[in-house]
Amino acid sequence: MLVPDIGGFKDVDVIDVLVKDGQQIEKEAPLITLETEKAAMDVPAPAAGKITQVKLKTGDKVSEGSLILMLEPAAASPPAAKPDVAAPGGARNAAPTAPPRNNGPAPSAAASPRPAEAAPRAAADVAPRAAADVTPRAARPPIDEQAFSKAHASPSVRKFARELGADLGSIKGTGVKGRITQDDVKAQVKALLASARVAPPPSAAPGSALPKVPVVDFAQFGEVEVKPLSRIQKISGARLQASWINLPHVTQHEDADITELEDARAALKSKASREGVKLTPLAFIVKACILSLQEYPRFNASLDASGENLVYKKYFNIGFAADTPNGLVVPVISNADRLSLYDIARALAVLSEKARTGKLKAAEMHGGTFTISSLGGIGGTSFTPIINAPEVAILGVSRSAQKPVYERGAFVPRLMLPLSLSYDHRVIDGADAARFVVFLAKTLSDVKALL
Ligand code: CAO
Repeated sequence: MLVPDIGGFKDVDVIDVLVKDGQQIEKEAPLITLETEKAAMDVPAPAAGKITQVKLKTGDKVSEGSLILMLEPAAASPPAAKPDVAAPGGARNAAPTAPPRNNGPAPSAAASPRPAEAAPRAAADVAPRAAADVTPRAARPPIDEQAFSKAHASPSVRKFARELGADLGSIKGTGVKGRITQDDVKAQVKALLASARVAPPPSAAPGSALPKVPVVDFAQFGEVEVKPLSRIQKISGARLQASWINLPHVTQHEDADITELEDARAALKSKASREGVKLTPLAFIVKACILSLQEYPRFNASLDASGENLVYKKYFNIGFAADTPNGLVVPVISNADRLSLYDIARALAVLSEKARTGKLKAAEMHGGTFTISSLGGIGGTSFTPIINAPEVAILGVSRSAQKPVYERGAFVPRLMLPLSLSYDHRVIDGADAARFVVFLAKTLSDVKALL
């Protein structure tokens, strides 16, 4: 028995073999399920009989004329009606049509006198309906074919599931001994349709294949209050999501010993405040980052629009995340490499104040080449900051803490600053990220280089 005309498709996937050796089959019983890029289709038996050998398995690829199985025709069948049984020469005449999956029962040979047309129609019929009624296949998690073939369901339910694109392997059967029923399949499809109605998030690219987050009516569980996101939150939310989705993020962690840095800062603090400067650890961190970026210029670069070239920037504009009542903003200290430690501290104070009071100008948020997100004033031991794309790296800073460090045969208390460097793995290799963060930690522990 051979694969019939399947509408010109070649190397089509066999996604299910519905029969086995020794099995008695009736005429029109589904033998195998094929899936083209347009539709799934069963190949029904053109005659009744006993299968002597199945010649295909799930995962094989077939075209018209491929051998499906060897069949011993049922005694009652007139021999002339079985030229397709292991008889390639006669296969074409008696070859079954591939019926449209959603056109009900397979048509008889008489009802489908032009098999060559039947298969393409199956594809054309199914595709638009799937697009109109159900989430497109690409937007749903792929069907686990192995689980599908192992699912406890009758051939008719399998066929029904194929017609609707339901994932049989993920359905819990409610029938006898856990058998999956037609109602179980319907229930899954209904759930899929409900989730397909969920609007895509505002930042989702058109045609995005991202699975959707379920929509929940929270009010059914208790009292709720709905408040709109701030304008800044909406803008930064979309940018953060775009970066998270488009850039392969990896975060490298390291602790910097800032014991001496803190001693120096304490010594400078009163002098600084006399000059109207609040000297926080962040000013030193900005300075150390510039030295590290100069040593490893790739971290100060960006991919160009083609994604095939790196644009190395010869200027060092350091952005820093600022927490404001209206949400996260990133002011930029332009040409920070030309500023002294005090000037950096001053710029940090001025820009953070403007950020908090909503007075930042657009020009004060543009042109960043590297960003620092410092949560050290609040707490925490480490986190994974999201890269401020199209930059390629961001430094997360957590709260410094006294930790026992093993030095020359004894544990000594040292003030350690946790650093978390997220980087775009398309541009930066893990080894380079480790080198960068180790260099940065060394620079922070050698305070003389920063003054
Ligand atoms: N470890 C220990 N203490 C730290 C520290 C650290 N890593 N960093 C700052 N501190 C201390 C400061 O020294 C200061 O202490 P004193 O007042 O005793 O001197 C205190 O914490 C508060 O510092 P600060 O936050 O006012 O100043 P800053 O320069 O460290 O930070 C700014 C400025 C704007 C970065 C910060 O105010 C801010 O907004 N941080 C939040 C950033 C953020 O939201 N990031 C997440 C973005 S992603 O959602």
